[in-house]
Amino acid sequence: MTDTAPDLTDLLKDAPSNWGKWGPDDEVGSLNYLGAEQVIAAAGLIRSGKVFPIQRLIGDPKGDPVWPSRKAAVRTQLLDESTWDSDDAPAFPGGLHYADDKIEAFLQGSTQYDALGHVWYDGKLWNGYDARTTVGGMDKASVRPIADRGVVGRAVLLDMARYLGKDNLESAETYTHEDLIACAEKQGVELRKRDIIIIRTNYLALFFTLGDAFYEDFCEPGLQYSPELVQWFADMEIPNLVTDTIANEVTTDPDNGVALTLHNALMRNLGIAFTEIVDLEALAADCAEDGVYELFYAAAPLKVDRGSGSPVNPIVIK
Ligand code: UVW
Repeated sequence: MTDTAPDLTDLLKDAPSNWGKWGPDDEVGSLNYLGAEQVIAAAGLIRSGKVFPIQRLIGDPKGDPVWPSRKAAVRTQLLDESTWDSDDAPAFPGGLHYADDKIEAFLQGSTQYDALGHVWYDGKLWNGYDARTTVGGMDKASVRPIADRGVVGRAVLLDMARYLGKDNLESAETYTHEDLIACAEKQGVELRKRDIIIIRTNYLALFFTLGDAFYEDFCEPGLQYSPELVQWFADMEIPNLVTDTIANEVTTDPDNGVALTLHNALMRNLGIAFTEIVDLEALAADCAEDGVYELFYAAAPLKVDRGSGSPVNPIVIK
């Protein structure tokens, strides 16, 4: 953030808000737009039976891309066949041996849902909850209500990289809702109200080719804030924004220097769920081949009490 960056309170003072729309106790926001009607309609999109789990591998031998202040998950083997080389190994009637392991991981260190209360400004989270409710754990708008309800609906893949004729978008490259609409038109798919939007940039390919240089002047490509973009998301009643980048939007706005404006304008204010770090490569290749970009989408993050996010392996079916 630059010294001259405007305060989010000022920047978003006239921005649309869904606070109170689903009652004073709501913790899932725009996911309320996905009711039985949307689930049944989405199920009608399943035609070929092709299944795409879009989680990125945890513990990838080539590394796990994470937000700069986080670290990749560490998996530790606790029990394996070598355990029984020792005389004091656990003995089970019948001679059972087994493997056991654990991971130490940031809850937002892999493909994940952000809790709606994950970000805030001006002392207030989604739906107006006091930011002090985050102290020691999320008492309000944690990831758990999202996990308890699940997310199912019609999704549209917008392959921005292919649309722009690139292997991957570059650092700090931005695009707008008008670009999303143009991409959908080029792909021949209709964007409808209450669609889950999935955006492919293939930016994380650079994590695997650049090594440590990937984090120098870290600024991911992505959607850039404008009042018109936020209004479009509000009018379209978008429940969930899914991308293959670490944080779903351009990290720092190139015009005003504000960090993660859309986390606040879309998640905190409109209650739009954010799903980050998905792997869209197999899905996008298939869509490019068959021209089908409207998809059945189902996901539920892990149920973590008071969590500010949690891992997920969303399933897309054609
Ligand atoms: C931050 O908002 C800092 O991270 P995430 O990418 O998990 O949303």
